[in-house]
Amino acid sequence: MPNDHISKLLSLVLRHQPQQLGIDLDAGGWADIQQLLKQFNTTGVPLNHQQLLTLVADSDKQRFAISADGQKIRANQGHSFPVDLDLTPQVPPDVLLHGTASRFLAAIQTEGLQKMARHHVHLTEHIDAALAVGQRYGKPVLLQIDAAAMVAAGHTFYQSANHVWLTDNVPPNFIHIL
Ligand code: HQG
Repeated sequence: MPNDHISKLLSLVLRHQPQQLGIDLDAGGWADIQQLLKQFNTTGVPLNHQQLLTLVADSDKQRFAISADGQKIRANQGHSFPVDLDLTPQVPPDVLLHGTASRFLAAIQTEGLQKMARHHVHLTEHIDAALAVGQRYGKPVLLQIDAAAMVAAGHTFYQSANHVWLTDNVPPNFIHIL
């Protein structure tokens, strides 16, 4: 199976549906690597330890992390089930971006950015990344987020291990359509 398919499967089980592969995640979202490899191989997806480590190291967005003891793996962000990533609040850059699709604009202007099925609203400093994210859902639109004003208003920001900025919600008054 090509690496991007394995990466998608890993995202599916580590962020959304571990039961699809019959693996257990702990409260921090960590899966035991040996169990994960066993389940991949039993379900007909050949994957060995070295291939998994290479895939994690080469992941374009650094989607996955290996624990310090090398025994466990988890997704850095993007979960749709409750998970404790043990993130500490951080001061974001003054301005952040969010890429969305034009068809969501009306709702976003009314309700602000909501986390929808995920744990947080995802924001980035990079225009190309924001556009690529928006493109997944239709005609991409860039939103500029006044993060400095949000911090001043008491909103909390976190940064995932792979440098995605996360917050609970972005009210409409902090959003500027570019
Ligand atoms: C939109 C990828 C209507 C929101 C990326 C987005 C990211 C609303 C969609 C990560 C809304 C949710 C997350 C509202 C927000 N009304 N639509 N009030 N508020 N939306 O996939 O940010 O490649 O859950 O704009 O890099 O697109 O998977 O979030 O379009 O970091 O590693 O609802 O996924 O990472 O979509 O993407 P998502 P996202 P990976």
